[in-house]
Amino acid sequence: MLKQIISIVIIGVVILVTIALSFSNSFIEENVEETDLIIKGDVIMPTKVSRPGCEKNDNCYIPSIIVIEKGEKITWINEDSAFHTITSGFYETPNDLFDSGHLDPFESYTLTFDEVGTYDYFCTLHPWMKGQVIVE
Ligand SMILES: [Cu+2]
Repeated sequence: MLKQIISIVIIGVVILVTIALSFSNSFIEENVEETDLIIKGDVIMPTKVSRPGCEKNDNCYIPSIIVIEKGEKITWINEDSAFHTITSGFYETPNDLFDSGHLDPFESYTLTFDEVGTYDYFCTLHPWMKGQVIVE
């Protein structure tokens, strides 16, 4: 009788571990899918850009300069754990062409550019973050 109880307990534990493992596997797969989505973004805001330093290598937005054709769109994705914005112009002189508002972590912002030109932008929260869109 005791042997039977022990073997039932062991089988129960094995089943629970198997279930737990299959859940953790599906969790990892979800993370991979999330990463795929991020890679599809045209411009990312990487981690730790909420502190000065990224401007030294011009990688507060990656890429910091992006060239597209007229009528194409760009998607920015905030990969950082802090809020960021995509705001047209420069910190001292914003020009009100576009403004994403505060993007939460992993939130994205998409904009279509219908006119040829050079569009500078920055982050209202972190003045050292600067980027540029060139529409040809
Ligand atoms: Cu920012």
